[in-house]
Amino acid sequence: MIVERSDPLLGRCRYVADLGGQQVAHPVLVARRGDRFDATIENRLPQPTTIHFHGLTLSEAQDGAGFEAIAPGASKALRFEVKNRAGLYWFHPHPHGFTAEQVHAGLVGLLVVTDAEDAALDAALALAPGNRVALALADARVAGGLLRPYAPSAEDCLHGWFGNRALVNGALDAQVPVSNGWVRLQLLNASNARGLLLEFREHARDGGTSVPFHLLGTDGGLLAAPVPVVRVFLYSAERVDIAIDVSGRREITAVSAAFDPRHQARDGRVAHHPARDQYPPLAVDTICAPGSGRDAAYFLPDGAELALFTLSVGGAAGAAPPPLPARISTLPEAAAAADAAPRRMRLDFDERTGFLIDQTPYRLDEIAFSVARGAREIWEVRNSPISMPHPMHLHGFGFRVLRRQGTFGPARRLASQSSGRLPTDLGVKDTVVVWPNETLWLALDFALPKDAAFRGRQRYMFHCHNLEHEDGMMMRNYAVL
Ligand SMILES: [Cu+2]
Repeated sequence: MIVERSDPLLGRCRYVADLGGQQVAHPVLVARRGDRFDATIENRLPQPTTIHFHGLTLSEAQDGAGFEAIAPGASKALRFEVKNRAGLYWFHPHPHGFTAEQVHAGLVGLLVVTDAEDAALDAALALAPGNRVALALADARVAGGLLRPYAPSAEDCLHGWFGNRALVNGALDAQVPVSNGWVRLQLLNASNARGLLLEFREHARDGGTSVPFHLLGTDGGLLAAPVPVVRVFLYSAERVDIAIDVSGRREITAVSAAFDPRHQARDGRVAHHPARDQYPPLAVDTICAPGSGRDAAYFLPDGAELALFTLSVGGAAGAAPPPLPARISTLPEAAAAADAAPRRMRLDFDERTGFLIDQTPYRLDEIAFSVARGAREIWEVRNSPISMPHPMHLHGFGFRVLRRQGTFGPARRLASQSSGRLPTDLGVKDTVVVWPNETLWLALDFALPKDAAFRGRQRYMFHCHNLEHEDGMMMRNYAVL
């Protein structure tokens, strides 16, 4: 696979898969659980890069977390077995200090993993051809139909980079043709920083009425049972798998509904990654220039309503679609190890240093803590009261959400359980949003998947997936021994 810059002026980039001489740009990869991935990554960017397989359980050497970046002009062999459950995974660059710029440039790829449960669900839904779709949703600054290059101001680097238009698999004004019946959508929020409150509307131009849908799965695959919902939060790097019945409808628009984005920290600066000074930006522009404000003409604030894409329903309305199965996977209920004292983590904000985990900016050579291979732990992750939402991502292992406390009202009203958990907390997660003043308890099992124990010390990361925060050092390393 080639990582290339296709437009130096705008800084746009793309992955190109070379399949026996045939070149495919923006590939969407599909694998069955147990398949082997075998590729050589060639870096044609003027910056270092890596490919992180987001959500997969891999060894440190294959995880692509930036311990060993691929220098400009260099290559790296990637060989591993796909051991994870069926689900929507994705791959993107993770070179420290350059992640936000490279992801925004277009370096986002989808990896759809299937297995027997996944295939049984498709059969039960009687999906018409074309009614299963995987989409990467992102935002960009667009003027006159042209994307503007990534040039965040100091304010953008504090809050995150927000655009004014949605890109769906890299395209503006995306129309997805589907047929009557169930439609299964696997959706990734590939935005650098924007949180989405996903909702579907019919007759959207006249205000619209909400079309309810069913949550089937989260980051790490299917839930035990579908959950009926009207809207779900989807923060940067999170995924949802949903079923929506489009029978008898003509056009359904997916939108991010308006919500309070909880950006309470207003002034401050974020730490600057030293690697940034060694390589040029992808486009001819500056990054995080001190004292600079926002480019208001091409900017829609986080939490503002944003149209995402349209489902155009074709074909004759047939018989009513089959009922959803009551059980769709064998996923057990989230359970904590009875004797485990929680490992506590604090998400901090300071006007001089920006956002940090436990008051510590990222250092490549630091290991914040080690866990024993096979251990089961509870992590208590608390966000400070004056803060921002932080979508926290764990490399190497999925986790389960046990409980939320201190959740702000509009989100708490979506909770379906006394534990404060949202429907999207009920599956396997690798990224979870922690709102200001909120505490989450997560159950981690460092034995899973059972057959994926890699020999020797393996370093992974826990970090914020607001990519401007990530590049601003809101990351820690941990080791599995
Ligand atoms: Cu953050």
